[in-house]
Amino acid sequence: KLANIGVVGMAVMGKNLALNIESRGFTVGIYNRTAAKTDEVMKDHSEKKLIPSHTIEEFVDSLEKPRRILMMVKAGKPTDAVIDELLPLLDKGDVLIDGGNTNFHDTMARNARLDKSGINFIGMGVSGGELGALQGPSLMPGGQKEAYDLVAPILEQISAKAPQDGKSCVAYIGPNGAGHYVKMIHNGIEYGDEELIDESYNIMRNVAGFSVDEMAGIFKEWNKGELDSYLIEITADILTRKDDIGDDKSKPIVDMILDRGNNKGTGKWSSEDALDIQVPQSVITEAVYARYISMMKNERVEASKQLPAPKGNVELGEKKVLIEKIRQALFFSKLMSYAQGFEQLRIASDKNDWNLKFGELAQIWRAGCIIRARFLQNITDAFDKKPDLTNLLLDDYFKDIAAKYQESVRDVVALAVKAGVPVPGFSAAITYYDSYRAEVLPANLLQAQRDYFGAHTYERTDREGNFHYPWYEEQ
Ligand code: NBP
Repeated sequence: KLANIGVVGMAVMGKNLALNIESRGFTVGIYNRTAAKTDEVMKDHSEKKLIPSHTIEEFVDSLEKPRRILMMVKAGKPTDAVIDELLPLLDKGDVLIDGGNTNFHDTMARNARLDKSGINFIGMGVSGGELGALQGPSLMPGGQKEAYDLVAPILEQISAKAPQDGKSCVAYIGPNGAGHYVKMIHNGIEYGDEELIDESYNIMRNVAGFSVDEMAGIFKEWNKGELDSYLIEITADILTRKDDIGDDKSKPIVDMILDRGNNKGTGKWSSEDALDIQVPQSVITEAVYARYISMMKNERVEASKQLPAPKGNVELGEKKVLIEKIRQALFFSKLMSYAQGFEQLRIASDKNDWNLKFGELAQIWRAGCIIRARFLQNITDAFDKKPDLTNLLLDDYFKDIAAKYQESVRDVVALAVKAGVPVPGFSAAITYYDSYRAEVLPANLLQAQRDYFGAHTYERTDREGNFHYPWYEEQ
């Protein structure tokens, strides 16, 4: 019997996806460059419908036609190496899927390269980590629609199901690099969500002086309302956990973890692209910077001895009121981050002719992925009402929240700034709100400066055309 689909790469993601696919009744061919890994999978799962191969030729021969192959290898050169090995062995109409965390520029280049071969290529974002891969990830496949149709029956079965309506968290995203692009924005949004939660924690901890136990309770409570999401849920859980290996096992584990925030670069990619296509994406970008400055631990320790904190005390007010203000600031800032992320998706979609369905994207993020959250439904609803919505902030639900919560963000940002505790995400969010709703910005003066030193010309408020002012003539 031939396998229904093959998986290349038996590290944690490939192995778990292969097991997930097998558990839905499919036979799966498996292959890994280092054969020992394939053997190990077979040793642990000998009873499963897996067909192992030790050579790539054997692997290709083990698959039914048209062949469907999912690559789960390290992004970059390894992906090209696997494509190079597979290409001579594949036939027209076969479908090759790259499920790695690939930069969408690479996916577009591979699509162009494979275009003439007749082999279909799908760049697919996979979110949910190793557990998601095993139990149900959120999948973002982009490529030829006909190719998607060939793999859709499998992808629909292995993906997560939304708790609201049981719908599969997978959809055809669009042609070419659209799938990996959407995954990139998903990851950027994930950076933003994490940063905003971390800032809320920092204010509660280092401005208001709450205990870790108290904060665990607050996040747990928040998770029952509009902030209901995976990241709030795990934050509440993290704050209840005690040290497992240190000398004092009664200490919260967060207090033992070094404050150096690492990254694998996908947040940076979405910020880079925002700069490339000229979309303000300040909340996510501040989240990237926040990780970078956190990495400068030694410098910060030294600077903390030399640069003074603000003098004087801050007025915290009533505790219950403060907690609610921080909650509102967090939700408001999250909305700004998503408004920016979806604006970026819209502009990229227009630029590349991807025809992205924005409501559907929010829909497939409702389960399986790291940013899964109750409020994604509000995004879907907003685009259902108005598919050509330019910015989420102009939807009634978002407009209403922004109007109701803006004062809280201003209060919380002011409090943090006064106390000397950094809030780059919150500040970026309220600044974006104020810039976006500003009828007039000081770019008139900017244009005058540019015209003054570089004769770059300016436009006028009262007539059409480009003008240059005689700055160097006496008046
Ligand atoms: P890794 O990203 O650690 O990649 C290891 C796999 O790549 C192994 O199977 C390895 O084979 C193979 N490989 C390498 Br490295 N170079 C190769 C080459 N030149 N030719 C053939 N195979 C090569 O594995 P992972 O953490 O399972 O992730 C797989 C993909 O999924 C990555 O792109 C990752 O970014 C993405 N992803 C990961 C997560 C997550 O939560 N971890 C989530 C979503 C997506 P070997 O055994 O012979 O060295």
